[in-house]
Amino acid sequence: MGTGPAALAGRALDALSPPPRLVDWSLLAVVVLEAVTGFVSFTVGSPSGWPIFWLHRILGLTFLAFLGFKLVRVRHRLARLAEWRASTVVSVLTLLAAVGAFATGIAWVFGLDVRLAYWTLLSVHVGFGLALLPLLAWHLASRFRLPRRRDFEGRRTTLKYAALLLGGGVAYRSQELANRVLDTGGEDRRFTGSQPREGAGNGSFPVTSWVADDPDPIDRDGWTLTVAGEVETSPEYAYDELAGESGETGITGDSEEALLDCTSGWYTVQRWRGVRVGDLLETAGVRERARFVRFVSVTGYRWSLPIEEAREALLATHVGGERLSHGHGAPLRLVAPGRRGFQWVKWVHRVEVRRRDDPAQWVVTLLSGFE
Ligand SMILES: Nc1nc2c(c(=O)[nH]1)N[C@H]1C(S)=C(S)[C@@H](COP(=O)(O)O)O[C@H]1N2
Ligand SMILES: [Mo]
Repeated sequence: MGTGPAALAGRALDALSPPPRLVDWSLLAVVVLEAVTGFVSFTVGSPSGWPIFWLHRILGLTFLAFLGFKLVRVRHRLARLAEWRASTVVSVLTLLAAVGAFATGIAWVFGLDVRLAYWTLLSVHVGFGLALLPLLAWHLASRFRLPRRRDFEGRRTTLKYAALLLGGGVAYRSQELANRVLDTGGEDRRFTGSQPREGAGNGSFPVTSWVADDPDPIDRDGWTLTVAGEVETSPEYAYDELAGESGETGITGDSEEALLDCTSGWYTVQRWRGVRVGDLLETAGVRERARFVRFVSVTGYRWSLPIEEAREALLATHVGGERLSHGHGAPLRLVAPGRRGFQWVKWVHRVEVRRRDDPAQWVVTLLSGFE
């Protein structure tokens, strides 16, 4: 047995390590939980949802420990290049995706701000995570072993797991402290992890759309907004009637400062001007049974809000004192405070009052724009 630092670290890891099979199952459980918490976190826009982000970060840190245990165990197998098989290649690709997801996650919390076109490091993190899922499934297919009862027995194993979670929590807290002391910029992130984009108006924050959701610029004069569904009358508005430029519809303009937080990792606070959705609904006359309001883009992209929340939302024609640019959703885009950016539908042309929620919106927002 060696006595060098590497050998010592290896022995320390060995001593801490749960039984091998349990390590493997823990890795699987952590990856699945990270996928689930990562996905759910994207739907959270209000600060009361902070626990989901914490869970994601702390589990992510315990992942490193499990990966360490595993690598110590299989290092000899990986080192014998001549004996690599197809399944070894899958294992190594799985390892690379895992390390990629971990490294980009860590870099992100330290405030590193590398951008590839409009891709932030957070988007790259999501990319690694999405690649990891099928790779891990493939890796498992060749090495699947059911855990045995005795793998779970013993107080020591429970203690090891508790210590790992605690270690993850402490590591995450220390990172926050390090950010503050070293002034990395990482402490400017919101509870969602998003970094600030400063300034006012169209030019001060990125244009973010799904790959294929890219309509031609909309001619304001030909465009109308229709209010339809569970309403007494179905009014149609021209742009000037909403932008407060004719003033004959009973719809008065309104404005509000609201924070847009995109899941690709940035946020911006802007003053938005337009019309209050509640004013539109009142003018149309909402039927008793109405429960949701769906906002539909000319591209088919859409999102629904419960009717009480929808009344408070704004349909904006202007941002930071400027008319909305095409990229930011001209002539009209939804401003839904407390909701994540992907729910702020751009290029809105229909407001539909409905009795039901719209589960299909989850698929539609991913696919809209593809013919
Ligand atoms: N119709 C439509 N609306 C959309 C999108 C889209 O792809 N199509 N992208 C959403 C996403 S993911 C975000 S973060 C915001 C971004 O708004 P911005 O481009 O004005 O920054 O718009 C949302 N509204
Ligand atoms: Mo977004």
